Amino acid sequence: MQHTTFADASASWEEARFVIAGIPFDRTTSFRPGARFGPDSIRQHSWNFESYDLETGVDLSEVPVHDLGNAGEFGNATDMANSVREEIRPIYAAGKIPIVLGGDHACSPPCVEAYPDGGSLGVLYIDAHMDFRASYLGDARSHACSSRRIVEKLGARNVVVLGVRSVSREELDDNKEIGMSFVSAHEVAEEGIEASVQRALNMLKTDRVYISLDIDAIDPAYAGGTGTPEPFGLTPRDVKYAIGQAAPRLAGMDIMEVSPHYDHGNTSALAARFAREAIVRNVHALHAR
Ligand SMILES: [Mn+2]
Repeated sequence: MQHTTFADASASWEEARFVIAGIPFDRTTSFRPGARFGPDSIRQHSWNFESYDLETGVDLSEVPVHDLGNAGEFGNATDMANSVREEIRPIYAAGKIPIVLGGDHACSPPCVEAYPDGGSLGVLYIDAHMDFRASYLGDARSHACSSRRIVEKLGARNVVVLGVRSVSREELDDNKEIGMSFVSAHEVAEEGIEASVQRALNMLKTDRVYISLDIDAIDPAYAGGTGTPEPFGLTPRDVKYAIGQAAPRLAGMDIMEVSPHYDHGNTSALAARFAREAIVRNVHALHAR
C-alpha cells in the first residue's frame, strides 16, 4: 500500500502542533544521488509503527500532526532555497513545529532561515561531515556548505555539530576564525553519548533548538541508505538520545540525506522513527512541565 502522508498525521493545518513537509530535492548530492526519494519513503515506513510509544506513554494518534505534502520548486539549489523559505515561514509564524523530510542537506539552511527574524534559535547539527565549505563545485548552496550558511544566519555561537568525522583542512582553517563548535564522533566514542550531548546542548544558550539531522551521522552499518556514507559513526541509540535531550526545546527539525534505493528500507525506517521520537519527546516534556 502506498501512503502519501506521514503516519497518524490526520490533523488539519489549524489544529496541528507539528507540520510534516517533504523536500524531494537532491541536485547538490556530490557522491551518489537519490535523496529526492527520501520523503515519500520515510512516510511509507512511518506506517510500520504502533501509534503508542512505550517509553513516554504518548500515543501519536492523539497528537495533532499535519502533513503538508512535498514542498519546494526545483531549479537549482538557490531556487529551491527561495521557495522552501516561503513554504516553511508560515509554519513558524503560526507557532507550529516543522518536521522536514529531505532531500539533500542543501534543504536545511532555508528551513532555518525561515525562522522569524529577531527570534533566537540554536541549531544542533548532527552530521558525519562538517559541511563548512564557503562554496563547493561553484555552488554556495551545495549540501557541502550547509552548516556555513546556517552560521551566517544565526552566528557561530548558536550552532554546534555533533558526530562529525569528515572535514577538510580548509574547513578547519576557516573555522579557526569563525569558531563554530563541534563534538566529533571520536569524542562521542571516548566520552560517551550522555556527556557528549550535554556538552553540545550546553553550548547552545538559546531557549529554542532546531535539530538538523543528516542521516549519515549514523554509522553506515545501520543507515547505509544515504548518499555519502562515512564509517565510524554514531549508533541509532546515540542519535535517539540526542533527539530526546533536545526535544523539550524543539523549534523545528529536519531529517536529510535518506536515499532509499541503497538499502532494504532500514534507513527510511530509522528516519521515520527519529521523526516520531522528536514528536513524542516534545509532547512528553510539554505535559511534564
Ligand atoms: Mn553529511
